[in-house]
Amino acid sequence: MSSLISLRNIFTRRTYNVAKSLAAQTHLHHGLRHKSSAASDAIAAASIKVANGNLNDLQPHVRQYVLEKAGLCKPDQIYICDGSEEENQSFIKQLEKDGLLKKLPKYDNCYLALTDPKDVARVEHKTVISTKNQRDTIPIVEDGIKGQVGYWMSPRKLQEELDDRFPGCMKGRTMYVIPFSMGPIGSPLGKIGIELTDSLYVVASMRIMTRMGAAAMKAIGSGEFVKCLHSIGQPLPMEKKPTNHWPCNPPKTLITHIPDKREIASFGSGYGGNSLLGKKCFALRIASRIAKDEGWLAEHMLILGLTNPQGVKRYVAAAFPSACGKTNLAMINPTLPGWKAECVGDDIAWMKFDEEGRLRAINPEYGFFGVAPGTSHDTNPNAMETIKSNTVFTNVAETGDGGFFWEGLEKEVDKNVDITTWLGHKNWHKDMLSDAGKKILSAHPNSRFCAPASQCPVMDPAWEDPRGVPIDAIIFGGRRPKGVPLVYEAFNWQHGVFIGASMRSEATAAAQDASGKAMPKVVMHDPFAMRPFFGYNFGDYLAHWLSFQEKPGYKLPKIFHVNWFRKDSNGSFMWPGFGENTRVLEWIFKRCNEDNVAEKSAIGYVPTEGSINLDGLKESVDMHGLYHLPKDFWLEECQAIRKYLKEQVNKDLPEAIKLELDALEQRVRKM
Ligand code: O2Y
Ligand code: MN
Repeated sequence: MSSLISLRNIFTRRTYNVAKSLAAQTHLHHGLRHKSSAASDAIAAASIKVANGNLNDLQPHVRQYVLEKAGLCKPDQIYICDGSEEENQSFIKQLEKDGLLKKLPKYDNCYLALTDPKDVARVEHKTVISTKNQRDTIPIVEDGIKGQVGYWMSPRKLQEELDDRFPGCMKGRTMYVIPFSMGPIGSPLGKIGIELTDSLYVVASMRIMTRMGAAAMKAIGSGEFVKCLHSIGQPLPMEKKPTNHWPCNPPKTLITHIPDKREIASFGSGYGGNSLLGKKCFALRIASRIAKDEGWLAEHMLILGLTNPQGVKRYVAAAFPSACGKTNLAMINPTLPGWKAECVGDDIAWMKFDEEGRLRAINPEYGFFGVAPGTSHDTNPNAMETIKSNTVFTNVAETGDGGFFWEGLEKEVDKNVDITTWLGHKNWHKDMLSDAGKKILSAHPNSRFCAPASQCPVMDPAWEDPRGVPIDAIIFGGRRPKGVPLVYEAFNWQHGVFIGASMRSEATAAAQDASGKAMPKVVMHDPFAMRPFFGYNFGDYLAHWLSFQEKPGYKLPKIFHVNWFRKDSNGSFMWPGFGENTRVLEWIFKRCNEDNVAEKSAIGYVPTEGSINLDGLKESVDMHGLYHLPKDFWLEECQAIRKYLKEQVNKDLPEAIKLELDALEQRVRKM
């Protein structure tokens, strides 16, 4: 290997020259392929500079993947990340120099990133899964129906789209090689991935969100890893200066998954779920498919440990659609005396039945990528503590004293402090309107904090236990202003799977219209809170969940549904929520102990009179109102669920789910 030293570069550069051995290796199987042969890509990559690390030290199948993609994307150099603090600091310095990160001096090692306003969220309609047969990805719907549970792309079309994007897409840039572990390294429930990216922001964020670096690389050995390729899609030189120093390519953004090959390729966006490929792409879409193949579950769920005043501990996993306060619940501060809640994870759970038949869960992530607006010392003091240091904020507002700001922090900043919005409006105040008369927000509604989980003051002592934590209850929830009680319990596993399939939640299509008026809210279906994240046909997913009830010796957790968001006739919330939700968790806990605190209703078991502990509640609560089950509402609910399942799952709907719906409707009719 020859060595080149460049004064322009802070790193030692090497040139990798293994053309012969590569040509010999490239007959091995490939996933995403470019028009030219893998061998020629690899040979083209063979003279590439290596800024850090040594390609010779990589396992042959890892080296082959890196070189094949380098040959395709044609970066100026490759940098193999070791994950060290020293390396991270050099990346942060570089990001500051490039104008991509700005230090927030009010805190320790915190930074602000502002994106191109065209690149601010996951883009569902540009996120596809490619399998040979369409039906392996999505149920086939009738003519005139728009499928809502995933987007399929044929392998041929996918190849065309990739060929249109990836060749030469990293010219002039560095391709970073990020080895990362989802789950504690060495955990039997964990998996390894390698993300190749030309975004240093992604590298810095992946270091927070995953266990990234040399140990993850070593853990691959000769084993499998999930292949993750990411490019911002702006080779150098760029035709136009990037907005906010945030290069991206929104018109060409495409996030693709090939579950058969355990492969992801994402192009054009540098933001969140589109670019931190360990999160939604790997840990949910690809992992849900791996989970189906291997007999476990990859779910969009928080994991929470609860200890009662007697010291008995139980863990629950809970799925909520967005805007239901999932991160707040994951970090809840119980208001009930003597109760303790501890956080294992706030977004994703990988769960597998162990040899004793207990369902055990890990949080595959290492950090939180939480929504900033609405987070405050009132709503989530533990999150506020977590983000005081070593955190990257994206698209939040900045205060004149070098701090962060967003909607919800009004009480927490000095009234006289200057606020600059994420879009650069100076001297912001809450009634500020744009020229078009539109309300100007300080932070983007999807602005985020990216913070290490280890900094959360209520992390569970077992959050990194490689065996996972035992799950006693699974909770589904939604934002339901009408008709749905505070809590109910499924009659059995099959009924619980039906409840997951029927999940609905109130959501806004957009935060406001052009005139600044709030948009009307609609109740949307979001089965298992997985609608955007299914890695395979939703009907098959239901069958997979149902299959666990057939497994001898499996101790199935109880399944519940909660709703903190019921409103009275004046439009006021009927339940105080936040820390008071522990009262509902206490009831769930008692049910896990088989306590006799439930009675049968048409929709499931509901709490018996007085069994939800209301001691010490500051305001009175209308429990009868919270439990009222209006017959008309539930008949309409059955109709809506029937229509949705018929249209969206069609022939792939398991008979057991249809039977559960029929049974619910019959029970409701008898109410
Ligand atoms: O918009 C994004 O890219 C972030 S999406 C996200 C991030 C953290 C946790 N959950 C989600 C989600 O969409 O469920
Ligand atoms: Mn999520």
